[in-house]
Amino acid sequence: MPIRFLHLADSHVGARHPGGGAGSYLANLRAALAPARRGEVDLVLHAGDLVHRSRPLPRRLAEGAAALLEAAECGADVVLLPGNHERSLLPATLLLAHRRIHLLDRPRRVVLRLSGIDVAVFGFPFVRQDLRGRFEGCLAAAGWPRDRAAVNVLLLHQTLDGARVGPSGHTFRGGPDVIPRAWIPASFDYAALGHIHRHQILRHPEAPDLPLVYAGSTERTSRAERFEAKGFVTGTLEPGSPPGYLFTVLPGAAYPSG
Ligand SMILES: [Mn+2]
Repeated sequence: MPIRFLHLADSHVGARHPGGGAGSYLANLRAALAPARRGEVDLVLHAGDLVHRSRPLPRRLAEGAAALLEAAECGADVVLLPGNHERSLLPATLLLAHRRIHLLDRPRRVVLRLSGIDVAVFGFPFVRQDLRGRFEGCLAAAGWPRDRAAVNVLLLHQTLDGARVGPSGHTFRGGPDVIPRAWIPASFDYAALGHIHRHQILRHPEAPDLPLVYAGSTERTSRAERFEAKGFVTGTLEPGSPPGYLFTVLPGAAYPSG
């Protein structure tokens, strides 16, 4: 049996909807995690910006953490990392202290045995400055490539070149904070990405079977996202075959809301 994973990102619990009203940030986070609550998922990958503010209201942090805790209670291992909205560290909360919740609060990797397969999730918290200069060192500090497992996932909250945003499709190219796709080691099996709020799948120039996937935010956070479908990704991972993955659109994330 392959590993069944669920990849989501940028849930921004506690944000205000750009169209007015409270939006459905928590509702969509919970909707995205419904397959995990049903026991259909072995591994949840949250690619950053769980909550909107770096110092969230305790209630917002508790709501976001509780949604992940429920997934863990239902049997999924949950790996998450802090995004830029969390100033690269998530405030400590007891709700994240669960044996199946794993926070990449520094460059590290989490190794899990799921469905009889050893999987390693490598990642590091959002790097604000000079990502190009630090990328290789962060990967090495996380244990890459020494600590590879049978299946390897890269979890990041960063911008890759070729990523597109906004209604006009602005495309990121160069810049000190944009990683060239070719720099992602080709022997990863799946890159679970956050930070870019538009869902998209980028191709690796040398590794056609390595999808570089932005799950996209689970609710619109700015006017620039008003035409974008929001949702989450589910898929399968197993040694020796390319991952399967499917984007599911979440209902109830209309623009404007409220
Ligand atoms: Mn975000």
